[in-house]
Amino acid sequence: DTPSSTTPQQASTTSPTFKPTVASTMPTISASNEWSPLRSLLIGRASHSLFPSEPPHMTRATMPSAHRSQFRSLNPFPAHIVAKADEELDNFARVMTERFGIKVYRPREVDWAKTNMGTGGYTGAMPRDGLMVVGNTMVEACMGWGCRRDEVEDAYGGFLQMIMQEARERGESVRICRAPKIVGRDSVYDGLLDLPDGDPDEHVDVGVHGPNESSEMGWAINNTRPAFDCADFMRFGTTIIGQLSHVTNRKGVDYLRAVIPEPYTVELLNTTDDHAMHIDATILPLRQGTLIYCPTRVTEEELRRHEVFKNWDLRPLPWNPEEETDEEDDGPPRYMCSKWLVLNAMSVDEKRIVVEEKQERFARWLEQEFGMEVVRLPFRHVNSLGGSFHCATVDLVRGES
Ligand code: DAV
Repeated sequence: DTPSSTTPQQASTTSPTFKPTVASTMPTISASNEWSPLRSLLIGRASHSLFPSEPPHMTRATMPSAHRSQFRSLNPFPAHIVAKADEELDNFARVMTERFGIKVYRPREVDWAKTNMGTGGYTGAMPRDGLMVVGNTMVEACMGWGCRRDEVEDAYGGFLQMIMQEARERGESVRICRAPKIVGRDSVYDGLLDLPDGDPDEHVDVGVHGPNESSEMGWAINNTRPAFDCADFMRFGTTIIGQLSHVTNRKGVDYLRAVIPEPYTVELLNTTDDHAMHIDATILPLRQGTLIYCPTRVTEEELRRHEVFKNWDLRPLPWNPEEETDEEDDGPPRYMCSKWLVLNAMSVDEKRIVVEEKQERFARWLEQEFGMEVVRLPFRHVNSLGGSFHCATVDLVRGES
């Protein structure tokens, strides 16, 4: 439960009594975009991850058809995948700390089979879904999925107390906005549970939720209470760009709008992803003024509708990763994701970005087209559990020292 907060590079080049100044001058949490120099980071943990168990209509709406039968209560991911995922996460944490001097926190180990009153949880490997820093406020998601109801408390509760304590000791004004707790029956699937099975490969229009801004399709949750995953939102200065999805509803967006500090605002991007769940494989800002996007999920015109992207260089990925069959497919199954996960990279700063090491085509494109320095790290087993570098982290502090 303790942070691995040392900065060995600095410590080794100075006297033994030297205490890295980074810890004392750096705020506990402070971030208002996705690309300023990263200084403090939470990185998830894979141990004991289970396939998330949600009603069939949700699994159909959000998960690739090939693996849907795996999504059963208390069904663990294959042990060798989880073990390798933990090695990849540990290695990623080591590189962030040792090569980049970033302060890294890790969540505590949770036995997910024992959570949720014995019905099981999902994972501690995807903290991005549950937590988001907006300025000096940490917001906890009001998660839609029942199996994730206690995830933030179980995995990150101790971490949240610790950063609050750190902030208090330094006299910083920091806020942690915990999600309202539902005790008893959740209404978020009311009216949706009796949907017919349908063709597993076809998108199932599940919606009593009704047409959204982007399409006529319905969502796998209703709008009876706030629901959102933080991974449906990204910071672009004081404008937060988000989307409605199968886990984020309008009340969730309204809730987020209500709890973020001034002058932050939330704008919704009209994305056209039938399986929408999390925006971080749809858009990827590289730096102030440059954004890569998935052209089958969002248009340039729609992006330009948002003032914040007015003078930005907006670049569609010039190939469709779903149409590629390449050597990377030798890896473990992507049980929960599409191949657009290639965009789920994480910026160290405006020049450096962490990309999965098998994504060589993407890495070279970033180097050649944008002059990025690409840090290639293994993460395919984490990918197998449902996300990549962006999903597996929460950036706590970004900005110049
Ligand atoms: O495109 O399959 C990936 C993001 C998961 N957190 C996708 C969504």
